[in-house]
Amino acid sequence: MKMLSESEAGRYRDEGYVFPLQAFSAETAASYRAAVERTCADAAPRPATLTGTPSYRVKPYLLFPWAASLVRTASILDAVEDLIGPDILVYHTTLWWKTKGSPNRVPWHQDGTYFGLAPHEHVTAWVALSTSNPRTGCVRILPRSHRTGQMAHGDHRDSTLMLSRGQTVQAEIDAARAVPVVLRPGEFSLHHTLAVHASDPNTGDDDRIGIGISYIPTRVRHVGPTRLSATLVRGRDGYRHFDPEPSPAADLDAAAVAVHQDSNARFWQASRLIPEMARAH
Ligand SMILES: O=C(O)CCC(=O)C(=O)O
Repeated sequence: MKMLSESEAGRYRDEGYVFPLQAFSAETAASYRAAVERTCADAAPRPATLTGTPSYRVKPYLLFPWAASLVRTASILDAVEDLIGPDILVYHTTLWWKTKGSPNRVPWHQDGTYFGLAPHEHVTAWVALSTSNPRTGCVRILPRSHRTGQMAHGDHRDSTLMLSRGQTVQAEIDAARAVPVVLRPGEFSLHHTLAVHASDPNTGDDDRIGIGISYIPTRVRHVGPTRLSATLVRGRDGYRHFDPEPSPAADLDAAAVAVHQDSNARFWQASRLIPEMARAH
């Protein structure tokens, strides 16, 4: 094991999540936060839309060198490697920026629902760049929910929902059982692609800023007909299930913007075919 203790890895396997883990120092978190505020303040507050308009807050590692570096943080990759092995791709990434006082929230969902990946080995690292606690609207996870398998979700239109289609688990959720994922700036959590989670509005006195990075082992494939792209961040890719993505040379340079546009367009195209993908599992 490179980063996780046996008991931390066991917690992930048994409960579907583990935290807190240290990604980098509070000072480094502050400099990433400054980069987020410099580059993403004007982006639409919702992560993306099915209209295909790419937001800087979705896959920012294709647009900004700071984000390309964040998704390659060695300590995060070490922990992910302990769970899924040494050959690691970034499949997706979302900047979750909840301004103080904002009513925005995330409904109960499983990340895997609209990703169309098989097998279900995708891990989300949620990296805190500011304080994340119940007041600021931290992520809340239902322990052991990853053992239930893929659950049915329905789409909901509500402008306060931060998911692109407001996808929500249809079954009744016992929210009292949920565990708040409390993180300090520079800490991160890992959760399983089938772990049911949500987050409430930010009633605190600071913005809550985190980055959710979706890592997969190179053996995982996308089950839909769309050829998708992903970024190899560790090891080698002997499977080539995804087209490789180049890293940005500078903030929003023309080549990077084109790569980002292309990657997002493919992702949203794939996401439209999700019901078929869900059946393919
Ligand atoms: O940041 C949030 O409030 C939600 C994050 C989330 O749903 C995720 O990282 O999968």
